[in-house]
Amino acid sequence: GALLTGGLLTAPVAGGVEAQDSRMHQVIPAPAHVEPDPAVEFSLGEKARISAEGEAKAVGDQLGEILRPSTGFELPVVGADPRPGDIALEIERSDDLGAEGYRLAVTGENVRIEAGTPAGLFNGVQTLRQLLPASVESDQVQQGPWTVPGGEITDQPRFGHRAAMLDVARHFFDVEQVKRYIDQISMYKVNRLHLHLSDDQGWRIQIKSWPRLAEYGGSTEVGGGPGGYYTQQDYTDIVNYAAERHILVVPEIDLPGHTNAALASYAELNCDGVAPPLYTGIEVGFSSLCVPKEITYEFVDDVLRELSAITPGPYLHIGGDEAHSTSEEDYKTFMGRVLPMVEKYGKTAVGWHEYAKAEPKAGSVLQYWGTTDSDPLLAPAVARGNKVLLSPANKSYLDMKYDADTELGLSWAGYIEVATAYRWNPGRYLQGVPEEAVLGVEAPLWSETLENSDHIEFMAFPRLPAIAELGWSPAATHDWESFRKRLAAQGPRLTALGIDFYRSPQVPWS
Ligand code: TNX
Repeated sequence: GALLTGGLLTAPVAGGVEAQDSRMHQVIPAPAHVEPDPAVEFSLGEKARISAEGEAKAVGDQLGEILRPSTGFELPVVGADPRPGDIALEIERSDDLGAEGYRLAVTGENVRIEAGTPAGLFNGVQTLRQLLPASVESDQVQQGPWTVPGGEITDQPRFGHRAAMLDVARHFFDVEQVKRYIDQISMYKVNRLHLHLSDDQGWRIQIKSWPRLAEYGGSTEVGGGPGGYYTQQDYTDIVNYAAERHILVVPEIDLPGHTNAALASYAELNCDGVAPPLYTGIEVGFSSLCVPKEITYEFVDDVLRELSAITPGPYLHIGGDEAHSTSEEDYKTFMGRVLPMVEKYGKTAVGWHEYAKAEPKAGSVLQYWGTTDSDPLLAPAVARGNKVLLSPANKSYLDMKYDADTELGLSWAGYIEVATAYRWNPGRYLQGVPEEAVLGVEAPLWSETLENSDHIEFMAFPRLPAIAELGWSPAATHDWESFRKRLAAQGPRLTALGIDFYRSPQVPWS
């Protein structure tokens, strides 16, 4: 159709431009298959019920909590046997929708979501939210009608690992702030939350065998504010809250660099036995654990043991980035001793991609954070069986400024406008890394310049939905023109949720 004139482009063509623009297509991430039935529409009425039993019940309760404040309807969650007018959630084991897929069918009578797992139903519910009017996200009663476009969506993710990272070390974010971000990322089917729990400026997780790490090492942050830390109970609270939203927490303790907060807390961890002062600036690469000292490994073992015990997910992220104050030989010696500890505690290692130098075993995950499409460490690592998690800094770093006028954020990896965040294909981005070796994508949010939820949200929205779509949607659906329009439709939703997003000039916000 690109060769036709403008007037002809708007003509209705079966399966063409217009079909792709249907109301049922206004979803991020783009579903794998959408079959609109424009003749049909469902309308949620005040007598409606949510039918969900057994394993579907918890998702039904969550759907009710989303819909009740704005509709003002009672929406009781009842057992099976939906009546006309009801929303039905069903676990359907026989269907091949995978661990996270779902089918959503909308007729004039009912909305039905079926999936093989509660995670799949949860994903279907996120799609349903976006098919309802934006005002459904309000916490005050709104005027309907609460219509849902007719048709059928069958959907499952391209990649199993779709992550967001929050740096709680440079600035501390409390449990409520983390939960707020979890709610937001879960709307876009993100299923991993990577928490950057330690860095030069702060140690944010209680370690009972080394209490000064959190109590002293967590007592400040960039700029000299009061900092803070999570007790193990707080951390468990976050892990459980995330799990209810089908998000797995991936905790990171950054080693052997980025450790000033630990070195400041325990003098004996330093090669010279002298504790440095706490640090509140934003330089990187100046700290290192003492590789020749035995106590270093007792320390790391204790930390990884305690953290593993409170982490139900399979991953432990051990950092490994920017170890500019550790010699290459020491780095390999250090990782050579730490990697078996991760294994001993039953976890799969994740590290920033330069830890490939230490040749972690097959199945271990390299998180790529470079700014080009190649790195000589990658192909040999893939050949050894490592998996790659893509978070290229010049595409997916949510802490990079949008443009020269953005007040928050950094710019070392360049400016990242929405189109830049969206226009790349994780399955064929890195040289020497075929799609089979790609575990998924991540959008990291470093917090040197971010102090509160407003700051988080301004940087994450709308780029987080862009990265989420690259992780979920089939490559065949990638299309900037379609994405920017669908993103525009998210504007009123984000506003109804109290999210003060960046109004990119690239997006036709209404
Ligand atoms: C690089 S990316 C870092 C972080 C900084 C970030 C700021 C990476 C693995 N390390 O220490 O916070 O840049 O954008």
